[in-house]
Amino acid sequence: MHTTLPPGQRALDHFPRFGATGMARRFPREARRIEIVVDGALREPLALDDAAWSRLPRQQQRSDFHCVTTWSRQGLHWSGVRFRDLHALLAARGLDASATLVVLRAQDGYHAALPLEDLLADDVLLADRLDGAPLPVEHGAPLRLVAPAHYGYKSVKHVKRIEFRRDDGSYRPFGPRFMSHARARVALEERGTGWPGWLLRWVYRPLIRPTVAHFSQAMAEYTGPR
Ligand SMILES: Nc1nc2c(c(=O)[nH]1)N[C@H]1C(S)=C(S)[C@@H](COP(=O)(O)O)O[C@H]1N2
Ligand SMILES: [Mo]
Repeated sequence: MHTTLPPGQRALDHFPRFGATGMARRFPREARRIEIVVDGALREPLALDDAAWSRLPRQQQRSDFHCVTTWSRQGLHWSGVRFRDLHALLAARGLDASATLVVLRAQDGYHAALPLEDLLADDVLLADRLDGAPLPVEHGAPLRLVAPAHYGYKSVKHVKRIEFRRDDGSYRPFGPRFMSHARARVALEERGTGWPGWLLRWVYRPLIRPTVAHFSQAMAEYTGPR
């Protein structure tokens, strides 16, 4: 399958476990059961477990995954629930329309935010399956975001909490400021803040190999739940 890659990206022939600095040896406490809380601009928080999850409409898609460090993996087959379909359920439960920012928090302490509008796109999924099998720990079990139009750092793995909030400037992104962008659109090369995307390519590229090695070594030593 051939798809053209966005600016500055290069295809890998495998899908590595990857992540933010410091996350390699952090793993989800619960990798099998879905236990997420949706809160913020709701009359009351909504707890989603496996039973509630299984009642939501399912969707599958094939999409490419683009890490900000310039590696891409093409043609991944995901399945799960469209963020948009979860949102429809929340709207029916009185979600406040002033909450235009969504923060996704993970079991390993990682977090990322996107404007709600970006999450309502057709191809944004909360995925629980990858390439025909349950999502493995490597790639975000039990549930991860998949937002193909945005750099991988928005696609939070091991999601535990989805928080709807007003975009009032109080959210502090994970990690150094130059490394994050409010939208991080791949097509526009919004890799970070303050530096042009094409320049950050050269900063990031040398980090790919050692990071992949570090994350895969940590996974090889992992003995926890799968
Ligand atoms: N919970 C969590 N989610 C995360 C990260 C992380 O460190 N922890 N790293 C992000 C980054 S930078 C990338 S590129 C992708 C990597 O996903 P993969 O491990 O499935 O390749 O996960 C994203 N989501
Ligand atoms: Mo990334």
